[in-house]
Amino acid sequence: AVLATEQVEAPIKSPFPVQYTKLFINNSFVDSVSGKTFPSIDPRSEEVAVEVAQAAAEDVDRAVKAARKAFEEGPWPRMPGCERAGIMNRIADLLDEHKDELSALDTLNMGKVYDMARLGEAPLAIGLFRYYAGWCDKAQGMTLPTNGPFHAYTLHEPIGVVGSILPWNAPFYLLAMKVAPALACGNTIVLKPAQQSPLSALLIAKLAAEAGLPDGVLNVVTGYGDTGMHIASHMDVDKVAFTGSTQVGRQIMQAAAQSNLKPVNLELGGKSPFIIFGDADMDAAVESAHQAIFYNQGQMCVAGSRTFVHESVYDEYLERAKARAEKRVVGDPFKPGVEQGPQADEAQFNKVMSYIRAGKDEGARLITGGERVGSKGYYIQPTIFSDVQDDMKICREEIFGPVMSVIKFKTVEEVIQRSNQSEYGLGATVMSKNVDIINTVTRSLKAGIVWVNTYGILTPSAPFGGYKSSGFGRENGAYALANYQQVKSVIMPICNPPY
Ligand code: TXE
Repeated sequence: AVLATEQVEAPIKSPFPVQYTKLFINNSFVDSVSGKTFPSIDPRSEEVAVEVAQAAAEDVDRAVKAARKAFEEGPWPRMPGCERAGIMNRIADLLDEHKDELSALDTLNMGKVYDMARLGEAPLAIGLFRYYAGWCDKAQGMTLPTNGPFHAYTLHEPIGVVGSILPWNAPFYLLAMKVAPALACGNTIVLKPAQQSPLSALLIAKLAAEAGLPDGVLNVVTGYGDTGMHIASHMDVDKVAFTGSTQVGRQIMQAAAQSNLKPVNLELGGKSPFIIFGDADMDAAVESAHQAIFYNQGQMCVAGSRTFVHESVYDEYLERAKARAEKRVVGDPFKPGVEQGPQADEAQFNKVMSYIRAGKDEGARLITGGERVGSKGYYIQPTIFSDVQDDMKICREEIFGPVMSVIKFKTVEEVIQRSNQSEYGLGATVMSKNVDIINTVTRSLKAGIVWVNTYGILTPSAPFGGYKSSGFGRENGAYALANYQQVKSVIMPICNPPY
Protein backbone atom coordinates (compact mmCIF):
# COMPACT_ATOMS: atom_id res chain seq x y z
CA ALA A 1 0.00 0.00 0.00
CA VAL A 2 1.04 3.56 -0.56
CA LEU A 3 1.36 5.13 2.86
CA ALA A 4 0.33 8.70 3.54
CA THR A 5 2.59 9.15 6.51
CA GLU A 6 3.23 12.88 6.71
CA GLN A 7 1.41 14.51 9.56
CA VAL A 8 -1.63 16.30 8.21
CA GLU A 9 -3.84 18.87 9.72
CA ALA A 10 -7.35 17.51 10.03
CA PRO A 11 -10.03 19.82 8.62
CA ILE A 12 -11.27 20.30 12.15
CA LYS A 13 -8.51 21.41 14.47
CA SER A 14 -7.54 19.92 17.78
CA PRO A 15 -8.93 20.06 20.44
CA PHE A 16 -11.78 18.62 18.41
CA PRO A 17 -14.88 20.72 19.01
CA VAL A 18 -17.17 17.89 20.02
CA GLN A 19 -20.18 19.69 21.42
CA TYR A 20 -22.60 16.98 22.46
CA THR A 21 -21.64 14.07 24.68
CA LYS A 22 -24.66 13.68 26.96
CA LEU A 23 -27.79 11.57 26.58
CA PHE A 24 -30.55 13.20 24.54
CA ILE A 25 -33.93 12.65 26.23
CA ASN A 26 -37.11 14.66 25.69
CA ASN A 27 -35.24 17.09 23.42
CA SER A 28 -32.63 17.98 26.07
CA PHE A 29 -29.08 16.87 26.77
CA VAL A 30 -28.86 15.24 30.21
CA ASP A 31 -26.19 13.41 32.21
CA SER A 32 -26.72 9.76 32.99
CA VAL A 33 -28.39 9.28 36.40
CA SER A 34 -25.18 7.81 37.81
CA GLY A 35 -23.01 10.47 36.17
CA LYS A 36 -20.96 7.68 34.58
CA THR A 37 -19.18 8.19 31.27
CA PHE A 38 -17.20 5.99 28.89
CA PRO A 39 -14.22 6.87 26.70
CA SER A 40 -14.61 7.34 22.97
CA ILE A 41 -11.31 6.33 21.38
CA ASP A 42 -9.81 7.91 18.26
CA PRO A 43 -8.70 4.89 16.18
CA ARG A 44 -6.00 7.00 14.47
CA SER A 45 -4.10 7.53 17.71
CA GLU A 46 -5.61 4.92 20.08
CA GLU A 47 -6.15 7.82 22.51
CA VAL A 48 -9.31 8.97 24.25
CA ALA A 49 -10.98 11.64 22.10
CA VAL A 50 -13.81 12.46 24.46
CA GLU A 51 -15.85 11.03 27.36
CA VAL A 52 -19.50 10.24 26.61
CA ALA A 53 -22.42 9.68 29.02
CA GLN A 54 -23.04 6.01 29.74
CA ALA A 55 -26.68 5.00 29.98
CA ALA A 56 -27.74 2.32 32.49
CA ALA A 57 -31.17 0.71 32.95
CA GLU A 58 -32.56 3.78 34.74
CA ASP A 59 -31.54 6.03 31.85
CA VAL A 60 -33.11 3.71 29.29
CA ASP A 61 -36.28 3.78 31.44
CA ARG A 62 -36.27 7.53 31.37
CA ALA A 63 -35.88 7.60 27.59
CA VAL A 64 -38.63 4.99 27.13
CA LYS A 65 -40.97 7.03 29.38
CA ALA A 66 -40.34 10.15 27.29
CA ALA A 67 -40.94 8.19 24.08
CA ARG A 68 -44.10 6.61 25.52
CA LYS A 69 -45.52 9.98 26.58
CA ALA A 70 -44.72 11.44 23.16
CA PHE A 71 -46.48 8.50 21.55
CA GLU A 72 -49.60 8.41 23.73
CA GLU A 73 -50.10 12.12 24.31
CA GLY A 74 -47.90 14.03 21.90
CA PRO A 75 -48.73 15.42 18.49
CA TRP A 76 -46.38 13.27 16.38
CA PRO A 77 -48.50 10.14 15.76
CA ARG A 78 -51.63 12.27 15.30
CA MET A 79 -50.17 14.91 13.04
CA PRO A 80 -51.43 15.00 9.44
CA GLY A 81 -48.89 13.17 7.31
CA CYS A 82 -48.07 16.25 5.27
CA GLU A 83 -47.02 18.10 8.46
CA ARG A 84 -44.79 15.22 9.55
CA ALA A 85 -43.30 15.31 6.06
CA GLY A 86 -42.56 19.01 6.46
CA ILE A 87 -40.61 18.36 9.66
CA MET A 88 -38.73 15.44 8.11
CA ASN A 89 -37.74 17.59 5.15
CA ARG A 90 -36.53 20.29 7.54
CA ILE A 91 -34.49 17.64 9.36
CA ALA A 92 -32.97 16.69 5.99
CA ASP A 93 -32.15 20.36 5.29
CA LEU A 94 -30.35 20.74 8.64
CA LEU A 95 -28.49 17.45 8.19
CA ASP A 96 -27.36 18.71 4.81
CA GLU A 97 -26.14 21.99 6.33
CA HIS A 98 -24.20 20.04 8.96
CA LYS A 99 -22.96 17.17 6.83
CA ASP A 100 -19.30 18.17 7.11
CA GLU A 101 -19.46 18.13 10.89
CA LEU A 102 -21.48 14.90 11.00
CA SER A 103 -18.98 13.22 8.69
CA ALA A 104 -16.05 14.50 10.75
CA LEU A 105 -17.58 13.04 13.92
CA ASP A 106 -17.84 9.62 12.27
CA THR A 107 -14.26 9.87 11.01
CA LEU A 108 -13.03 10.81 14.46
CA ASN A 109 -15.01 8.00 16.05
CA MET A 110 -14.36 5.06 13.76
CA GLY A 111 -11.81 6.10 11.15
CA LYS A 112 -14.10 6.32 8.13
CA VAL A 113 -12.43 8.22 5.28
CA TYR A 114 -13.79 11.76 5.67
CA ASP A 115 -14.36 12.42 1.98
CA MET A 116 -16.21 9.16 1.55
CA ALA A 117 -18.42 9.96 4.55
CA ARG A 118 -19.17 13.47 3.28
CA LEU A 119 -19.54 12.75 -0.43
CA GLY A 120 -20.86 9.20 -0.29
CA GLU A 121 -22.75 8.29 2.85
CA ALA A 122 -24.06 11.67 4.01
CA PRO A 123 -26.07 12.29 0.80
CA LEU A 124 -27.45 8.74 1.01
CA ALA A 125 -28.52 9.27 4.63
CA ILE A 126 -30.09 12.65 3.91
CA GLY A 127 -31.79 11.12 0.86
CA LEU A 128 -33.47 8.57 3.12
CA PHE A 129 -35.03 11.33 5.24
CA ARG A 130 -36.38 12.98 2.09
CA TYR A 131 -37.59 9.69 0.62
CA TYR A 132 -39.51 8.74 3.79
CA ALA A 133 -40.84 12.29 4.16
CA GLY A 134 -42.63 11.46 0.92
CA TRP A 135 -44.26 8.39 2.48
CA CYS A 136 -45.71 10.24 5.51
CA ASP A 137 -49.06 10.87 3.81
CA LYS A 138 -49.08 7.85 1.52
CA ALA A 139 -48.91 4.83 3.79
CA GLN A 140 -52.57 4.07 3.40
CA GLY A 141 -54.59 0.91 4.04
CA MET A 142 -57.06 -0.89 1.78
CA THR A 143 -60.79 -1.24 1.26
CA LEU A 144 -61.50 -4.97 1.41
CA PRO A 145 -64.00 -7.05 -0.55
CA THR A 146 -66.10 -9.11 1.90
CA ASN A 147 -68.28 -12.21 1.75
CA GLY A 148 -71.32 -10.52 3.24
CA PRO A 149 -73.03 -7.11 3.50
CA PHE A 150 -70.08 -5.59 5.28
CA HIS A 151 -67.80 -2.65 4.81
CA ALA A 152 -64.23 -3.66 5.72
CA TYR A 153 -60.99 -1.75 5.53
CA THR A 154 -57.52 -1.65 7.05
CA LEU A 155 -55.89 1.12 9.04
CA HIS A 156 -52.11 1.39 9.08
CA GLU A 157 -51.09 2.63 12.51
CA PRO A 158 -47.71 3.33 14.05
CA ILE A 159 -46.41 0.57 16.33
CA GLY A 160 -45.45 2.78 19.27
CA VAL A 161 -42.06 3.09 20.96
CA VAL A 162 -39.35 1.74 18.66
CA GLY A 163 -35.92 0.68 19.94
CA SER A 164 -33.12 1.06 17.39
CA ILE A 165 -29.70 -0.43 18.09
CA LEU A 166 -26.95 0.56 15.69
CA PRO A 167 -23.44 -0.59 14.78
CA TRP A 168 -20.47 1.67 14.10
CA ASN A 169 -19.50 0.95 10.49
CA ALA A 170 -21.75 3.53 8.82
CA PRO A 171 -23.16 5.50 11.76
CA PHE A 172 -24.98 8.29 9.88
CA TYR A 173 -26.37 6.14 7.07
CA LEU A 174 -27.52 3.27 9.28
CA LEU A 175 -29.20 5.71 11.66
CA ALA A 176 -31.16 7.16 8.74
CA MET A 177 -32.14 3.66 7.59
CA LYS A 178 -33.82 3.03 10.95
CA VAL A 179 -34.98 6.45 12.09
CA ALA A 180 -36.48 7.85 8.86
CA PRO A 181 -39.09 5.11 8.18
CA ALA A 182 -39.97 4.83 11.89
CA LEU A 183 -40.62 8.58 12.06
CA ALA A 184 -42.55 8.62 8.79
CA CYS A 185 -44.99 6.07 10.20
CA GLY A 186 -45.56 8.19 13.35
CA ASN A 187 -43.55 6.20 15.90
CA THR A 188 -41.35 7.49 18.69
CA ILE A 189 -37.81 6.19 19.13
CA VAL A 190 -35.18 5.22 21.68
CA LEU A 191 -31.93 4.93 19.75
CA LYS A 192 -28.66 3.45 20.88
CA PRO A 193 -25.65 4.16 18.67
CA ALA A 194 -22.63 1.87 18.98
CA GLN A 195 -20.14 2.69 21.73
CA GLN A 196 -17.49 3.22 19.02
CA SER A 197 -19.53 5.91 17.24
CA PRO A 198 -21.89 7.75 19.58
CA LEU A 199 -21.28 11.34 18.50
CA SER A 200 -23.06 11.84 15.16
CA ALA A 201 -26.32 10.41 16.57
CA LEU A 202 -26.32 13.04 19.35
CA LEU A 203 -25.89 15.89 16.87
CA ILE A 204 -28.56 14.43 14.57
CA ALA A 205 -31.07 14.25 17.44
CA LYS A 206 -30.30 17.86 18.37
CA LEU A 207 -30.81 18.98 14.76
CA ALA A 208 -34.07 17.01 14.53
CA ALA A 209 -35.37 18.88 17.59
CA GLU A 210 -34.32 22.16 16.01
CA ALA A 211 -36.25 21.17 12.88
CA GLY A 212 -39.42 20.86 14.95
CA LEU A 213 -39.52 17.23 16.03
CA PRO A 214 -41.66 17.31 19.21
CA ASP A 215 -40.30 16.43 22.68
CA GLY A 216 -39.65 12.76 23.30
CA VAL A 217 -39.98 11.60 19.69
CA LEU A 218 -36.27 10.83 19.14
CA ASN A 219 -34.22 9.96 22.22
CA VAL A 220 -30.58 8.86 22.16
CA VAL A 221 -28.98 6.74 24.89
CA THR A 222 -25.26 6.12 24.53
CA GLY A 223 -23.44 3.16 26.03
CA TYR A 224 -22.23 -0.39 25.53
CA GLY A 225 -24.09 -3.63 24.82
CA ASP A 226 -25.82 -3.65 28.23
CA THR A 227 -27.57 -0.41 27.28
CA GLY A 228 -28.78 -2.11 24.10
CA MET A 229 -29.95 -5.11 26.10
CA HIS A 230 -32.07 -2.87 28.36
CA ILE A 231 -33.85 -1.67 25.22
CA ALA A 232 -34.29 -5.15 23.71
CA SER A 233 -35.70 -6.57 26.95
CA HIS A 234 -37.77 -3.53 27.95
CA MET A 235 -41.44 -4.29 28.63
CA ASP A 236 -42.57 -0.92 27.27
CA VAL A 237 -40.67 -0.95 23.97
CA ASP A 238 -42.98 -2.13 21.18
CA LYS A 239 -40.46 -3.03 18.49
CA VAL A 240 -36.72 -3.43 18.14
CA ALA A 241 -34.64 -2.98 15.00
CA PHE A 242 -31.01 -4.06 15.12
CA THR A 243 -28.00 -4.00 12.85
CA GLY A 244 -24.84 -5.73 14.08
CA SER A 245 -23.31 -9.14 14.62
CA THR A 246 -25.23 -12.37 14.17
CA GLN A 247 -24.32 -13.38 17.71
CA VAL A 248 -25.88 -10.27 19.28
CA GLY A 249 -28.83 -10.53 16.87
CA ARG A 250 -29.63 -13.90 18.45
CA GLN A 251 -29.48 -12.40 21.95
CA ILE A 252 -31.79 -9.58 20.94
CA MET A 253 -34.36 -11.97 19.54
CA GLN A 254 -34.22 -14.00 22.74
CA ALA A 255 -34.64 -10.89 24.89
CA ALA A 256 -37.61 -9.81 22.77
CA ALA A 257 -39.17 -13.26 23.11
CA GLN A 258 -38.63 -13.40 26.85
CA SER A 259 -39.97 -9.90 27.58
CA ASN A 260 -43.07 -8.66 25.78
CA LEU A 261 -42.70 -10.54 22.45
CA LYS A 262 -41.89 -7.32 20.65
CA PRO A 263 -41.38 -7.83 16.92
CA VAL A 264 -37.79 -7.69 15.76
CA ASN A 265 -35.95 -7.05 12.56
CA LEU A 266 -32.32 -7.97 12.23
CA GLU A 267 -29.66 -6.96 9.73
CA LEU A 268 -26.61 -9.07 10.50
CA GLY A 269 -23.32 -10.26 9.08
CA GLY A 270 -22.45 -11.45 5.61
CA LYS A 271 -19.98 -13.35 3.47
CA SER A 272 -21.05 -12.03 0.12
CA PRO A 273 -19.81 -13.64 -3.10
CA PHE A 274 -18.35 -11.40 -5.80
CA ILE A 275 -18.39 -13.49 -8.98
CA ILE A 276 -16.21 -12.62 -11.99
CA PHE A 277 -16.95 -14.61 -15.16
CA GLY A 278 -14.44 -15.00 -17.99
CA ASP A 279 -16.26 -12.54 -20.28
CA ALA A 280 -16.46 -9.74 -17.69
CA ASP A 281 -15.05 -6.29 -18.40
CA MET A 282 -11.78 -6.77 -16.51
CA ASP A 283 -11.14 -3.09 -15.75
CA ALA A 284 -14.55 -2.84 -14.10
CA ALA A 285 -14.20 -6.22 -12.39
CA VAL A 286 -10.83 -5.41 -10.83
CA GLU A 287 -11.93 -2.01 -9.56
CA SER A 288 -15.36 -3.14 -8.33
CA ALA A 289 -13.99 -6.20 -6.56
CA HIS A 290 -11.34 -3.97 -4.97
CA GLN A 291 -13.91 -1.48 -3.65
CA ALA A 292 -16.22 -4.31 -2.63
CA ILE A 293 -13.76 -5.57 -0.06
CA PHE A 294 -11.56 -2.58 0.77
CA TYR A 295 -14.12 0.24 0.97
CA ASN A 296 -14.53 1.41 4.56
CA GLN A 297 -11.59 -0.82 5.60
CA GLY A 298 -13.68 -3.89 4.72
CA GLN A 299 -16.16 -3.04 7.45
CA MET A 300 -19.34 -3.43 5.41
CA CYS A 301 -22.03 -6.02 6.01
CA VAL A 302 -22.26 -6.43 2.22
CA ALA A 303 -18.48 -6.54 1.67
CA GLY A 304 -17.64 -8.75 -1.32
CA SER A 305 -15.57 -11.03 0.88
CA ARG A 306 -15.45 -14.13 -1.34
CA THR A 307 -14.05 -13.17 -4.74
CA PHE A 308 -14.87 -16.03 -7.13
CA VAL A 309 -12.85 -15.74 -10.35
CA HIS A 310 -13.31 -17.92 -13.43
CA GLU A 311 -10.26 -20.04 -14.18
CA SER A 312 -9.85 -18.47 -17.65
CA VAL A 313 -9.05 -15.04 -16.11
CA TYR A 314 -7.74 -16.11 -12.70
CA ASP A 315 -4.04 -15.36 -13.22
CA GLU A 316 -4.70 -12.06 -14.97
CA TYR A 317 -7.12 -11.06 -12.22
CA LEU A 318 -4.66 -11.84 -9.43
CA GLU A 319 -1.92 -9.80 -11.03
CA ARG A 320 -4.17 -6.80 -11.54
CA ALA A 321 -5.87 -7.05 -8.12
CA LYS A 322 -2.45 -7.12 -6.46
CA ALA A 323 -1.27 -4.04 -8.37
CA ARG A 324 -4.46 -2.16 -7.44
CA ALA A 325 -4.23 -3.11 -3.74
CA GLU A 326 -0.60 -2.03 -3.62
CA LYS A 327 -1.61 1.40 -4.93
CA ARG A 328 -4.26 1.87 -2.25
CA VAL A 329 -3.47 4.90 -0.12
CA VAL A 330 -3.61 4.10 3.60
CA GLY A 331 -3.35 6.86 6.17
CA ASP A 332 -5.08 9.54 8.22
CA PRO A 333 -8.70 9.38 7.06
CA PHE A 334 -9.04 13.15 7.31
CA LYS A 335 -6.35 13.64 4.67
CA PRO A 336 -7.55 14.24 1.08
CA GLY A 337 -6.51 11.43 -1.25
CA VAL A 338 -6.42 8.78 1.47
CA GLU A 339 -8.52 5.73 0.56
CA GLN A 340 -8.20 3.65 3.72
CA GLY A 341 -8.15 4.68 7.38
CA PRO A 342 -7.72 2.61 10.53
CA GLN A 343 -10.02 -0.22 11.65
CA ALA A 344 -12.70 1.02 14.03
CA ASP A 345 -11.21 -0.16 17.31
CA GLU A 346 -8.72 -2.46 18.96
CA ALA A 347 -11.09 -5.43 19.06
CA GLN A 348 -11.75 -5.17 15.32
CA PHE A 349 -8.04 -4.73 14.61
CA ASN A 350 -7.16 -7.85 16.62
CA LYS A 351 -9.96 -9.82 15.01
CA VAL A 352 -8.78 -8.99 11.49
CA MET A 353 -5.13 -9.75 12.30
CA SER A 354 -6.16 -13.13 13.72
CA TYR A 355 -7.99 -13.97 10.47
CA ILE A 356 -4.89 -13.03 8.49
CA ARG A 357 -2.90 -15.46 10.66
CA ALA A 358 -5.58 -18.11 10.12
CA GLY A 359 -5.36 -17.61 6.34
CA LYS A 360 -1.59 -18.17 6.42
CA ASP A 361 -1.89 -21.16 8.78
CA GLU A 362 -4.56 -22.86 6.67
CA GLY A 363 -2.45 -22.62 3.54
CA ALA A 364 -3.99 -19.79 1.55
CA ARG A 365 -1.39 -17.99 -0.59
CA LEU A 366 -0.62 -14.46 0.63
CA ILE A 367 -0.38 -12.31 -2.50
CA THR A 368 0.10 -8.94 -0.83
CA GLY A 369 -0.26 -7.20 2.56
CA GLY A 370 -0.81 -9.18 5.73
CA GLU A 371 0.78 -6.76 8.18
CA ARG A 372 -0.08 -3.87 10.42
CA VAL A 373 0.76 -0.41 9.04
CA GLY A 374 2.88 1.68 11.41
CA SER A 375 2.87 1.19 15.16
CA LYS A 376 0.16 3.60 16.22
CA GLY A 377 -3.48 3.53 15.13
CA TYR A 378 -5.39 0.48 13.94
CA TYR A 379 -4.11 0.51 10.35
CA ILE A 380 -3.86 -2.75 8.35
CA GLN A 381 -2.35 -3.30 4.90
CA PRO A 382 -4.77 -4.13 2.09
CA THR A 383 -4.37 -7.90 2.03
CA ILE A 384 -5.06 -10.48 -0.67
CA PHE A 385 -5.11 -14.26 -0.32
CA SER A 386 -5.41 -16.50 -3.38
CA ASP A 387 -5.99 -20.26 -3.62
CA VAL A 388 -8.66 -19.92 -0.94
CA GLN A 389 -10.68 -23.10 -0.33
CA ASP A 390 -14.32 -23.25 0.77
CA ASP A 391 -13.57 -24.90 4.09
CA MET A 392 -10.99 -22.34 5.25
CA LYS A 393 -11.96 -20.04 8.10
CA ILE A 394 -11.32 -16.95 5.98
CA CYS A 395 -13.82 -18.28 3.44
CA ARG A 396 -16.54 -19.13 5.95
CA GLU A 397 -16.46 -16.42 8.62
CA GLU A 398 -17.00 -12.68 8.43
CA ILE A 399 -13.59 -11.00 8.74
CA PHE A 400 -14.89 -7.41 8.57
CA GLY A 401 -11.52 -6.13 7.43
CA PRO A 402 -9.41 -5.32 4.34
CA VAL A 403 -8.78 -8.93 3.38
CA MET A 404 -9.68 -10.21 -0.09
CA SER A 405 -10.08 -13.98 -0.48
CA VAL A 406 -9.77 -15.10 -4.11
CA ILE A 407 -11.32 -18.43 -5.11
CA LYS A 408 -11.05 -20.17 -8.50
CA PHE A 409 -14.11 -21.69 -10.22
CA LYS A 410 -14.92 -23.47 -13.49
CA THR A 411 -18.66 -23.64 -14.19
CA VAL A 412 -21.84 -21.63 -13.61
CA GLU A 413 -23.50 -24.45 -11.66
CA GLU A 414 -20.45 -24.85 -9.46
CA VAL A 415 -20.17 -21.16 -8.59
CA ILE A 416 -23.87 -20.94 -7.75
CA GLN A 417 -23.61 -23.94 -5.45
CA ARG A 418 -20.43 -22.68 -3.74
CA SER A 419 -21.76 -19.12 -3.39
CA ASN A 420 -24.85 -20.42 -1.63
CA GLN A 421 -22.83 -22.68 0.63
CA SER A 422 -22.66 -20.11 3.43
CA GLU A 423 -24.54 -19.50 6.62
CA TYR A 424 -25.04 -15.93 5.36
CA GLY A 425 -27.04 -14.48 2.47
CA LEU A 426 -26.83 -10.71 2.38
CA GLY A 427 -25.29 -9.35 -0.83
CA ALA A 428 -23.81 -10.74 -4.06
CA THR A 429 -22.26 -9.41 -7.25
CA VAL A 430 -22.17 -10.91 -10.74
CA MET A 431 -19.75 -9.54 -13.35
CA SER A 432 -20.47 -10.83 -16.87
CA LYS A 433 -21.71 -9.62 -20.26
CA ASN A 434 -23.78 -12.74 -20.90
CA VAL A 435 -27.42 -12.07 -20.09
CA ASP A 436 -28.20 -15.79 -19.77
CA ILE A 437 -25.52 -16.19 -17.13
CA ILE A 438 -26.62 -13.01 -15.37
CA ASN A 439 -30.28 -14.05 -15.20
CA THR A 440 -29.51 -17.60 -14.13
CA VAL A 441 -27.09 -16.64 -11.41
CA THR A 442 -29.14 -13.70 -10.12
CA ARG A 443 -32.19 -15.89 -9.63
CA SER A 444 -30.24 -18.74 -8.05
CA LEU A 445 -28.31 -16.80 -5.41
CA LYS A 446 -29.66 -16.82 -1.89
CA ALA A 447 -28.98 -13.17 -1.16
CA GLY A 448 -31.14 -10.16 -0.32
CA ILE A 449 -29.44 -7.88 -2.83
CA VAL A 450 -27.64 -8.77 -6.07
CA TRP A 451 -25.57 -6.25 -7.99
CA VAL A 452 -24.89 -6.88 -11.68
CA ASN A 453 -21.78 -5.34 -13.24
CA THR A 454 -21.51 -2.90 -10.36
CA TYR A 455 -21.18 -3.14 -6.61
CA GLY A 456 -22.59 -1.44 -3.54
CA ILE A 457 -25.03 0.95 -5.20
CA LEU A 458 -27.70 1.88 -2.66
CA THR A 459 -30.82 3.86 -3.37
CA PRO A 460 -33.60 4.71 -0.90
CA SER A 461 -36.24 2.77 -2.84
CA ALA A 462 -34.36 -0.56 -3.00
CA PRO A 463 -35.02 -2.91 -0.07
CA PHE A 464 -32.02 -4.10 1.89
CA GLY A 465 -31.74 -7.17 4.10
CA GLY A 466 -30.64 -10.75 4.27
CA TYR A 467 -31.46 -14.41 3.80
CA LYS A 468 -30.41 -17.06 6.34
CA SER A 469 -28.21 -15.91 9.25
CA SER A 470 -27.85 -12.46 7.69
CA GLY A 471 -31.15 -11.65 9.37
CA PHE A 472 -34.71 -10.93 8.32
CA GLY A 473 -36.97 -8.04 7.50
CA ARG A 474 -36.19 -5.49 4.83
CA GLU A 475 -35.02 -1.94 5.37
CA ASN A 476 -35.29 0.91 2.84
CA GLY A 477 -37.98 1.33 0.23
CA ALA A 478 -41.70 0.83 0.66
CA TYR A 479 -41.03 -2.61 2.18
CA ALA A 480 -39.56 -1.03 5.33
CA LEU A 481 -42.81 0.71 6.23
CA ALA A 482 -44.23 -2.64 7.35
CA ASN A 483 -41.52 -2.80 10.05
CA TYR A 484 -42.98 0.24 11.73
CA GLN A 485 -46.73 -0.19 11.28
CA GLN A 486 -49.54 -2.15 12.82
CA VAL A 487 -52.33 -3.21 10.49
CA LYS A 488 -55.84 -3.03 11.91
CA SER A 489 -58.92 -4.51 10.21
CA VAL A 490 -62.20 -2.65 10.73
CA ILE A 491 -65.47 -4.38 9.81
CA MET A 492 -69.02 -2.99 10.03
CA PRO A 493 -72.40 -3.70 8.46
CA ILE A 494 -72.95 -1.64 5.35
CA CYS A 495 -76.34 -0.66 6.65
CA ASN A 496 -77.98 -1.64 9.92
CA PRO A 497 -80.87 -2.30 9.81
CA PRO A 498 -80.73 -2.95 6.05
CA TYR A 499 -82.81 -0.76 3.75
O1 TXE B 1 -20.90 -5.90 17.00
P1 TXE B 1 -22.08 -5.98 18.05
P2 TXE B 1 -19.35 -5.54 17.22
C1 TXE B 1 -20.05 -7.93 12.74
C2 TXE B 1 -18.64 -7.86 12.24
C3 TXE B 1 -17.88 -7.41 13.44
C4 TXE B 1 -18.61 -8.17 14.52
C5 TXE B 1 -18.47 -7.61 15.90
O2 TXE B 1 -18.22 -9.14 11.85
O3 TXE B 1 -16.52 -7.75 13.39
O4 TXE B 1 -19.95 -8.11 14.13
O5 TXE B 1 -18.72 -6.21 15.93
C6 TXE B 1 -24.83 -3.43 20.66
N1 TXE B 1 -27.69 -6.53 23.56
N2 TXE B 1 -20.79 -6.70 12.46
O6 TXE B 1 -18.78 -6.20 18.42
O7 TXE B 1 -21.53 -6.40 19.37
C7 TXE B 1 -23.53 -2.69 20.58
O8 TXE B 1 -23.37 -1.84 21.71
C8 TXE B 1 -28.04 -5.43 22.87
C9 TXE B 1 -21.56 -6.67 11.25
O9 TXE B 1 -19.22 -4.08 17.18
O10 TXE B 1 -23.15 -6.77 17.42
C10 TXE B 1 -23.71 -1.95 19.27
O11 TXE B 1 -24.55 -0.83 19.44
N3 TXE B 1 -27.17 -4.71 22.16
C11 TXE B 1 -22.54 -5.55 11.24
C12 TXE B 1 -24.44 -2.98 18.40
O12 TXE B 1 -25.08 -3.85 19.32
C13 TXE B 1 -25.89 -5.11 22.12
C14 TXE B 1 -22.04 -4.25 11.78
C15 TXE B 1 -23.53 -3.81 17.47
O13 TXE B 1 -22.55 -4.44 18.23
C16 TXE B 1 -25.46 -6.25 22.83
C17 TXE B 1 -21.27 -4.42 12.99
C18 TXE B 1 -26.43 -6.99 23.57
N4 TXE B 1 -26.13 -8.11 24.24
C19 TXE B 1 -20.66 -5.61 13.27
N5 TXE B 1 -24.14 -6.43 22.64
C20 TXE B 1 -23.28 -5.34 9.97
N6 TXE B 1 -24.36 -6.08 9.78
O14 TXE B 1 -22.96 -4.47 9.17
C21 TXE B 1 -23.75 -5.42 21.82
N7 TXE B 1 -24.81 -4.62 21.53
